[in-house]
Amino acid sequence: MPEKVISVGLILPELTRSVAEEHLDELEQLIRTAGGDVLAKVLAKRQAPDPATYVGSGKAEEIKQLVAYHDANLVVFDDDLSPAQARNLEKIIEKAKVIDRSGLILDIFAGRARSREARTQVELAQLEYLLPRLTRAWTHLERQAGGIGTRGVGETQLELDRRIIRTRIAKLKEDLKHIERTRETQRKARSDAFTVALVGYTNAGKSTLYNRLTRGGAEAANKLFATLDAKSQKAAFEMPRETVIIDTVGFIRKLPHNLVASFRSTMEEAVAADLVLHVIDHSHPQFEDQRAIGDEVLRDLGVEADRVFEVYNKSDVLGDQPRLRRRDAVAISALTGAGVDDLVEAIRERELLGGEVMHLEIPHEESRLAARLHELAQIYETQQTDNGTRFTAWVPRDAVHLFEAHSAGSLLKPARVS
Ligand SMILES: Nc1nc2c(ncn2[C@@H]2O[C@H](COP(=O)(O)OP(=O)(O)O)[C@@H](O)[C@H]2O)c(=O)[nH]1
Ligand SMILES: [Mg+2]
Repeated sequence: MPEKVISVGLILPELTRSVAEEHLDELEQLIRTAGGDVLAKVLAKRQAPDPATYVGSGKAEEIKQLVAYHDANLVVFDDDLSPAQARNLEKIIEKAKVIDRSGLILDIFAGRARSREARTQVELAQLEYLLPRLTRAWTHLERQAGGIGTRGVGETQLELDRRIIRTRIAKLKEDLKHIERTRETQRKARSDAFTVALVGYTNAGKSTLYNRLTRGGAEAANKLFATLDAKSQKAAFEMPRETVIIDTVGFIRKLPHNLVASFRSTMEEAVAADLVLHVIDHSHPQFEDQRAIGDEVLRDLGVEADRVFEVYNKSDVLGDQPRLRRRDAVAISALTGAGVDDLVEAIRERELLGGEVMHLEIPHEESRLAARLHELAQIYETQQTDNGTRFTAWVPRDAVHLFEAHSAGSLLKPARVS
């Protein structure tokens, strides 16, 4: 049975009501993803969050009434609450649990983590989120229990818990390092492939596009964070070079920073890609905001703008094909496939950009050079001749000079004698 939830947000001076409402809609999607059912939404207009209760004590009383009316068991706040705010709100609201946005997102991640890496990353983020709150929560309990003697007991218990958590955090960090090393080795093993990473706001359509560009297998769903593991697979299209497509976990507004930190390694793999496709849900009323959040994350991760290509997805919803002003962008529908050919063409162009397609004839006695070619180039075709081997190959720009002497020009002409 889904939990019965009331969601709460603020309209601060810098937000219009409609934007605040869209933020609450997003929160509702997160709540649904976590298995909750939103029965009522509360928006409070304020100059600033109330330090004691976030919404103000009047609103908090109102929420209490709503909880009773709907028989709700959970109240979710769209911003992070300080441990004191959470505690005060719990006291006022009484009958329902109180959690904040970070707590909710961590909960979703915990429920969706599958691989060892994702589970390790999420547990690490959860413990780091818990640690500072643990302190205050205990202080709170101590005060409640009161009386002589409880303090010492509390302190001891608190120290013990903290120590256990810190030890666990250290262990998880160690595990992650190990997992990252393995990942690094795997990455090196396929380093001559051209890698294309799909990044973007959650629900933008990354996994749907991934399935279209590869043989599929990624879960695409109208849920936030359906994907937690960076999946990768060879492109199912004929490409100039061996091409690997990487699907990634999405971004979201106000992602808990512990989570960002622990998912950094997953993102870094994507960020090391030769080409980063920034997938944007063009049909979303807030797509510009979402794109800006994506840009910010990419900048933080150190991705240069010239490696990023914008993909405006869900063009089918928009009806008339929107005109894109940017040159380094395409409009597609990952759902219907419209525009995907243009995207593939754009990827092809990028792949070819860093080198040249060469026709070569390498004599038998130059077997070392032929071996170099196999190492450095992407070979499309080989053909044995009396003198040696003819190749059609894509050669990275900085290696072209090694083979130029053996350029066969047109395949019909004999190799140039140099
Ligand atoms: N109308 C429409 N829906 C799409 C398109 N691409 C993805 N979706 C839907 O958007 C939702 C999220 O897609 P998903 O690929 O899981 O997004 P991700 O979170 O970025 O991986 C799913 O319900 C998809 O069916 C598209 O081009 N048009
Ligand atoms: Mg996905």
